[in-house]
Amino acid sequence: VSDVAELLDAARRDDRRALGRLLTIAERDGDDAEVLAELLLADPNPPAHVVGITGAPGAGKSTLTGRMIAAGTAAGRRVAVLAVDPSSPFSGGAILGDRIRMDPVVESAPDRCFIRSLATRGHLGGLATAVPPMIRVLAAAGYGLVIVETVGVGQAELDIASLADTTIVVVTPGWGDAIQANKAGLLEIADVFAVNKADRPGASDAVRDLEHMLDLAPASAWRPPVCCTVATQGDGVDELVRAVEAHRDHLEASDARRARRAARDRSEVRARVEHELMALADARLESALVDEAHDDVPTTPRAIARRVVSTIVDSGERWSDRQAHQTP
Ligand SMILES: Nc1nc2c(ncn2[C@@H]2O[C@H](COP(=O)(O)OP(=O)(O)O)[C@@H](O)[C@H]2O)c(=O)[nH]1
Ligand SMILES: [Mg+2]
Repeated sequence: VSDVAELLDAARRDDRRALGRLLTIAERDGDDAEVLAELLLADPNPPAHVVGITGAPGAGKSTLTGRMIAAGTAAGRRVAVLAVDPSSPFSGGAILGDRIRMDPVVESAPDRCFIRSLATRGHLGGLATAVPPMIRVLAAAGYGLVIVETVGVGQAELDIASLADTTIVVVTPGWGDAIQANKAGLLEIADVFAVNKADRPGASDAVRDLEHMLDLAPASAWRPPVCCTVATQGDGVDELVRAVEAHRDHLEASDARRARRAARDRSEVRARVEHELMALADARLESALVDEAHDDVPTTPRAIARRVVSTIVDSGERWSDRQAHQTP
């Protein structure tokens, strides 16, 4: 079964191998991915509730994710995880680590959860174009809750957080951790805070710091709740799950969900525009630089860049001329 439609039918019938292959197709973003995207346009399933979980390496995101899978599957839900890890999938270590911590959960509800790791690098159009189609595949396969785990250290990770309906920011007790989270821009993206490793000293200080920062933030319809958790023991996980569900209900009751999804669709298309334009630009960059080197008068970088863009526009090249895939 190499046919995309057959794979999709199989994934809908709960064939995990087929689902894995569809995720690979979506992630690679080749011609098959466009066939898949067209098929998914008619998918009858509602969009998945996407929960982003982010925070510094070692904060306990994977352990908390495992707990949330356990809570979700125990309540009869189907839960999928996309774990975005900055290390290469071939280095093994981090992914192995995630697998180890999640494995008991998978074994406890093997047919109701699905976990997939992906690298932050090596995607043609970046994560911003790779992750949303993967989420749609999971929704089509009946996973109504998709947790996206990212390391909150860079712009790529913040962008991924913007894909989520609900973003959990995980901080740990310790000097200035809440303040660091604030500096890293995590405060603005948080819908729910988890102060994890609350078995360690300083948890109540971290809660107080966060509440204080939230007091100073501009008032809005949703104030992010601050939950204390001990992921390794499962303490506070029920409260965290309730906070996430309360946020989902808040989004549904207000117009915020529609607005978020519109912003999300926009940034997905925008990332694709960027990718398509860069592919065209890269093809012309070398010759533009060679031309410049032959000029007697030196040219500024901006002038060269504009020359490259002009050649793209002037060439009148249409994407349909280049498109390998034609709709059947
Ligand atoms: N003491 C303590 N350790 C924890 C807690 N949660 C996670 N850990 C440990 O912290 C380490 C990193 O956890 P992990 O879930 O991989 O963090 P991630 O990098 O954010 O995904 C592991 O050794 C966990 O067992 C907690 O609540 N308390
Ligand atoms: Mg992790």
